Amino acid sequence: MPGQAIKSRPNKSGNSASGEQYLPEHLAFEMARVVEEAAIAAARTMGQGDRPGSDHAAVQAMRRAFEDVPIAGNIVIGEGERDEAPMLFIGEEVGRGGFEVDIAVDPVEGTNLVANGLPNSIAVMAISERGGLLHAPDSYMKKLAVGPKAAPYVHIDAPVRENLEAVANALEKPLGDVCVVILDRPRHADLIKEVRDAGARIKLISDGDVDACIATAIETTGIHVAMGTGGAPEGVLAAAAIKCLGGNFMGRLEPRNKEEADRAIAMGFGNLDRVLSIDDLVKSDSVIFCATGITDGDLVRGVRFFGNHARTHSILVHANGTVRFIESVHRLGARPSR
Ligand code: VTB
Repeated sequence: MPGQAIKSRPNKSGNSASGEQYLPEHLAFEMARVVEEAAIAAARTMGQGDRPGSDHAAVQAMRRAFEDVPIAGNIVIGEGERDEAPMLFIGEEVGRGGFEVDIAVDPVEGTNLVANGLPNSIAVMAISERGGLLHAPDSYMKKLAVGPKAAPYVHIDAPVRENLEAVANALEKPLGDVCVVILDRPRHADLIKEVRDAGARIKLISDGDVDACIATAIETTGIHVAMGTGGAPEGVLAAAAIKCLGGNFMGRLEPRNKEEADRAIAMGFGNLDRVLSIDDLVKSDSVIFCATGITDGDLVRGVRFFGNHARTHSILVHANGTVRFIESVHRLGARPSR
């Protein structure tokens, strides 16, 4: 029923799952440098219509930037399996040694967006203590994301109208003011109709649901709900940010074929129909999330080049509840990765 908590809030205890303190805050800045480098490299390829080229540029820049970072990082979500990705593959060790962390990366979330110069592409990464991030299979995931106020009142299995009414109540808005982001895909025809019938507003996006999901948890974006099916690994990235921001994210794997289903089962997903809560996706409370805009977006602005410099805009979210928006100016050529 709208207005009643049907899902408990994410665990907001001060310590990590293992009882350790949060990852130190300065690591957030180290991670920011890595996504900034990826964003600058990808932004240089904007509009070239070359998706692999944009991805490759960002991957190379990110891989090089990792070499200076004081972590012993293990990629758990990356560019693919070892035999299909030369860099940032799952299981790759990155960093120059130090804090033992698991890493989820997407050097370009929204390669189509960069290739076409469209909004909302980001270079993105989450880190946690070891074992803190779900090893999501490369499959689809049904997703539901909302910000902190609506967090306790929605459920992925509730009817669409009920969830939207609950969000409207929690935000003290008329339902007609609630804005839902949905990937513009034929598979979402029924969902789009249900949202329209409920009377909420819709923002259809061509790509980039990580940005959209996180935007639900940042009040100034004007985005209140993200719904629909996108990539499962990207679901973990979005969940990491939303957990730190106090919102809610729920998912359910939706394998596209038997091969994907078998692979998910082989990875230990016994019951594929299981609802994945934000704490299933991000087990640890010791998480850092950061993203840099490649093209302008709802969360952050894209890279701007001027003279011999690039200006980047990033969001850094630390599990201790600090959110930073950082604008940086980088002299091009000052680092080997540029
Ligand atoms: C894309 C992309 C999303 O999921 O839509 C992809 O834009 C999967 O959907 O940001 P399609 O196969 O229909 O393109 C994401 O990568 C992430 O969830």
